Amino acid sequence: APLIRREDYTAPAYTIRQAELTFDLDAAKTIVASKLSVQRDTAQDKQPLRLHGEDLNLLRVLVDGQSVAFRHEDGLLVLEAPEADSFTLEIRNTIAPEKNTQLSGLYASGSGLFTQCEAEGFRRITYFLDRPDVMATFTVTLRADKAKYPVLLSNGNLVGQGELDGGRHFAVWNDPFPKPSYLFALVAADLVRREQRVTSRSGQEHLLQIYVKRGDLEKTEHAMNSLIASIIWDEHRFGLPLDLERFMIVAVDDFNMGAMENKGLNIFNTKFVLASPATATDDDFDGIESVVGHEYFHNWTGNRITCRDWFQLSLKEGLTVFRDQEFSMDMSGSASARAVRRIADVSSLRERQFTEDAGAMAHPVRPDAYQAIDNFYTPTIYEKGAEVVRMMHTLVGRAGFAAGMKLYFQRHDGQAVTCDDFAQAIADANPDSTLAQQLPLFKRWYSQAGTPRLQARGQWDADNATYTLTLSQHTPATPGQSAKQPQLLPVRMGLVGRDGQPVALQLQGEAGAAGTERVLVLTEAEQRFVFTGVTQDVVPSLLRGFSAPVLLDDGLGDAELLVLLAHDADAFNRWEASQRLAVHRLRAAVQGSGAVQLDEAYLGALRALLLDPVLDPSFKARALQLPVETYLAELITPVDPQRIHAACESWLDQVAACLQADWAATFDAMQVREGYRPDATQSGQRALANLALAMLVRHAVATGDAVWPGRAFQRVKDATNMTDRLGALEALVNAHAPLAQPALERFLALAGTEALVVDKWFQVQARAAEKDGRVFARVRQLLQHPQFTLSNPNRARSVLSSLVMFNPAAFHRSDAAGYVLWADMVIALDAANPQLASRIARALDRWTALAEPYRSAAREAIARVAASTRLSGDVREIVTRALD
Ligand code: B3K
Ligand code: ZN
Repeated sequence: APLIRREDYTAPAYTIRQAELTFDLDAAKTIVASKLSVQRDTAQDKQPLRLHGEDLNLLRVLVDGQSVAFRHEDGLLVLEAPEADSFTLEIRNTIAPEKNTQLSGLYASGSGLFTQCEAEGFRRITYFLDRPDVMATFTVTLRADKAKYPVLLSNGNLVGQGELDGGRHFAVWNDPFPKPSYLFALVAADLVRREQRVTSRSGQEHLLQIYVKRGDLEKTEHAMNSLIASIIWDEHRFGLPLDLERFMIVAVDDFNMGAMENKGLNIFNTKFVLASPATATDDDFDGIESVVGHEYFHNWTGNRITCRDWFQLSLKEGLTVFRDQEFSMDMSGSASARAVRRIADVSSLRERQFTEDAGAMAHPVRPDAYQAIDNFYTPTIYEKGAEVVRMMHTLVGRAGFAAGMKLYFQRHDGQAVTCDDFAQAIADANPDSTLAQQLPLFKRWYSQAGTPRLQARGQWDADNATYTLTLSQHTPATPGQSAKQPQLLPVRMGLVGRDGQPVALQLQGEAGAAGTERVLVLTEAEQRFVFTGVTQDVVPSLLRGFSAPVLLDDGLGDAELLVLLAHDADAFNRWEASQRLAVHRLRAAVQGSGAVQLDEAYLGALRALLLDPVLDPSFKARALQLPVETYLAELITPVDPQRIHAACESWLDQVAACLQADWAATFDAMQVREGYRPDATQSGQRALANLALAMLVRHAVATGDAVWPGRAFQRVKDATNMTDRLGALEALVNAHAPLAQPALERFLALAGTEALVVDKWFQVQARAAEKDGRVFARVRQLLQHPQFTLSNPNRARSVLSSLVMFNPAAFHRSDAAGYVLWADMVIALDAANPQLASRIARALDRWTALAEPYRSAAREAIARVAASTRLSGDVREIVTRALD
């Protein structure tokens, strides 16, 4: 596949103002008739009209009613430029949805038909100018067998419906908002719906609907509540109202990602719609709230203002992730619950984005080139992009950011724009801010890949009562970018006395009242900040709330981290101290004897944390957990996944043993007595109870005690909610308890035909803590299980992603069997579903950081995939980059 470059962007030579589409829907053969009002851009030289199309069977092409000559060239349909500057183009073609295993375009799932068009799926439906800067109004007529497809949906408003001969019926939908083709959607299926009417602040009425399969209706209440909360939040926080009469969500079993923000007709993976206490965990409930919010927020940030080209993807994705993170924080209530949200978001950023930024696929938030755009729906575009928006928010403040958003909509509503346009609007609304004054410097966040390293060293001068903080930065080279320039880093910080008290922050030469927290802005490679009136030695608490997406080296030792863990006013940095204390010990173990030696001071601090009467259980659960092994691999190089795993296991063994009585007391104290609510309070209690149970079962298995495994088994059988049931199952499976097998059998029996619960059953086993190769062996069996299939993305991921992305110790084996399996699976999946295959393929992005023998064996496996002759462009791009 050719490389597409950002610098080659040109405005479209033609645009489509209106599209009238008629579908005769049928799973085997769907006929698509399209009538397009096309306009030539007369400011450009006359060029042929080039339309995108893929896997289409073309029947005819008419221009203003006359048939015309056309040719196929590089996957494009090319027509010589018509005489007139505006004309009507009519195309008729057929497609075969049931053969569409890629799940891009129009495809069959179960007995229904669904679409996914972003990024380039519309061209798999009909010929079109399938690019986001061509925006048309759509009128869509759907015709289909009424018994098979009683529900016919598309974007916008229902303007007509009725019966046809032969048991068929039709529906006509009109979407008054001009939109790019990637936001088009249709659904034809046998579905039921939950609906609700709401009135917005302006008095306008809206109809909200959630469509699901028969039998799933009771599981849609949380999604509907989340949708209503999203509508209220966006109006309240950003003054952005719902602009549609009708807003629909449709759940589908087979879906390549989480959900899709098609205008007025969001299509969702069932995983992010369906929830009941019996089938979904607290995390699933949170995931639904956040994804429903995310897709809803796209209605303004993405749909009303869209991207000029796909290099600008983070314009909508980074901003919308920022918005959904803020929404989830605002929904979670207390300051402490907000901090726990932030901790979860940052953990995810580090686990997924930092690893990406260090590997073969490292790319800037605004990439310079791509082969397959679907490969660039990445943690960098989404999560690092959200951090870039968050830094702007930090630099201009909450009100300043709101003013910037307002200006952005004033300037660009209805347009397809760039990341530059967004940053400019935020800066222009805040002319006195550091952001406005340093905008070109700030925008390096869009152009430079790689995670900046921030080094901080402090020096207290007792005689002069000053504390000098020296901050310096550098960003390591990434593929294609060898030399990096300094970036603008906002460093939210405080100074903590050895007694734990916050210290007033007075910068030398600065007048005015001193607070105890401020934001330092680093703009150079190195800068010094001198604080005056510091009469005691202090511990710097830097990067509070993770104010910039960097790797911090502050040189703090255990004694100082213990001060922060116990006293930091910033909850995020208290958590961070807990993680750093653990990492110090794990690193020493990996580089030394292999097992950690936990000292009394450290264990005492963990105990104090666990028993603290004030701290939230959800915070404790986070602070008493280790960083995941994939993130540890970024901190302890060269990467030996087996040694990292062994060190983590020995940490767990000791913490389980030394705090046994405390875990037992905690487990009992954390039992929720009221009815199930997926709120921050209850879910925090359940999270800590599950952590305690895991520790207790682990220790019992090690000592041969049967009581706690027995209690866990009982809980698998009797739990009244999925969080408790799954937590107990995980405790048994991860400890390799003898009761794990009967518990798994019971769990599967209870799951019945609930696909999302069966996915969990597979996932628990594929993500289990590896021990003597048992987990890998089990994964092989799972691939042969009658309920396993590669054709459902959720099911495929529940085993394959779990192994290759989330279970390094089971995957990276010295006999290379994990890599052999990976290569086989990538090749097999690629033949049917390149997008899915390509995600799995990314598991070896970081192979160059591996220690031997893993490194050579991984390279060999990648080379084997690359040698396969029938690869998709998606997988080809991943393996080529990996080998470069
Ligand atoms: N915009 C979609 C993602 C489309 C992925 C295409 N491969 C979902 C989202 O970010 O909301
Ligand atoms: Zn999105």
